[in-house]
Amino acid sequence: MTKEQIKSFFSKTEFKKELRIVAEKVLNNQRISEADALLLFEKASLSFSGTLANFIREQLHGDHTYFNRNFHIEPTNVCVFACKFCSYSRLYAHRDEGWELTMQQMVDIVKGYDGKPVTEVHIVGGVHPKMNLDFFCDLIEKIKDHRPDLHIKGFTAVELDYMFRKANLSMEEGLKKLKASGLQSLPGGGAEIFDEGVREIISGDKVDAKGWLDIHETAHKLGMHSNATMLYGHIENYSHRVDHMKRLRDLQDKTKGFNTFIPLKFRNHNNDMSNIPESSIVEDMKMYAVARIYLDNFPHLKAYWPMLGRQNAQLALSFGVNDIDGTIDDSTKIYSMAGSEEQNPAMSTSELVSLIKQVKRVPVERDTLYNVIKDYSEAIHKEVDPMLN
Ligand code: V47
Ligand code: SF4
Repeated sequence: MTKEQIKSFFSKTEFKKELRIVAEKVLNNQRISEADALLLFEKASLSFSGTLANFIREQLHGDHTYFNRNFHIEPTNVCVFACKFCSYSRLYAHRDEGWELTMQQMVDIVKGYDGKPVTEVHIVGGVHPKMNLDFFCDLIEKIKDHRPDLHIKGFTAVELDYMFRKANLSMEEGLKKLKASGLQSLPGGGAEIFDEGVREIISGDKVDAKGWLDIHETAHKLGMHSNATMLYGHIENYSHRVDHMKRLRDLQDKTKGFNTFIPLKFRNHNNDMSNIPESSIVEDMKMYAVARIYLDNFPHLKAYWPMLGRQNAQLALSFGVNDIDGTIDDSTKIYSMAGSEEQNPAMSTSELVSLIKQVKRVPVERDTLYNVIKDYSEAIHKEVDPMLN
């Protein structure tokens, strides 16, 4: 649809006037307010928000849809914290039921990718009291010694906060140390929901919202990029979601250091919140759409396919999403243990490419910082559409 066609769609009088005003702001590239975002959550149909989100997505990226070739290292699932939504961790007292990889086992995982064109390792896990800052600096150095070209994205603000406090270092000192060892960017985990009341109930004992935001701000000041997540679809309400995104948008205005926002759908298998039903797919698509519209200063919006499932990730590409993470190579257990239909998350590059092509978008392989490694648009244009024969 052209901008004019979209404008005339939104001027239909059957839409409430207050919604038409929000649409007009978006179409004129103006920022929407928190009240507008709430209105979209509460009053707009999925097609209304979806059309606006897709308009923004196509303005920013056209049909380009990014993925990367990555794998995870999950050093341990032993954790000193007890988040109620977590299906993955084992308390230190029950550590015999969990796993703890040795330094050598982790280096061997990296060596297992020798000769394979992966570009990123994502390191994330539980907060183990014995795996400290020096241990992880050592790990990063060993990975870099073996494979200097591999981008290391590692450690949620939760893991970092614990590491730095134990080492008696400020956030800046700790991050500088990790950066000097070879850490290049931070993943977005641990953000959950910033609202103090909700956070207290679902994950009261770990770093608070201010701590999470301060760590990311410090990383950005040191020249490191990061991602941001939000765990939604549990006990929070729409205002909490908007408040969460507001705190992120404000920080992004200051630092411009976030690459991607990743809404994470709460999965209810085998955790202390299993009584809470999971959100519907309509609700998930609405979440992506409102995020794309509200977070105007975030360049990318990611649907994490191991959590959402492949088909829903495809669908999300029409609701503002322009990134579906990477090949993963069956190297993460967080979501399979929480009940995702992706019990062995791994996709080859050609599977990812065809997943994106099936919904008529253009696959682009990227590195962690969204530099283009391979653009598949030419390959698509040369293809003959079988429907035309
Ligand atoms: O912080 C844990 C979430 C996060 C459940 O930055 C759950 O590229 C849903 O942040 N249901 C860790 N979510 C994973 C993460 C991540 C994943 C992929 C890419 C990136 C990135 C970051 O997983 C945790 C928590 O919010 N989580 N349990 C659950 N039951
Ligand atoms: Fe530990 Fe992270 Fe699970 Fe919370 S979500 S219990 S911090 S592993």
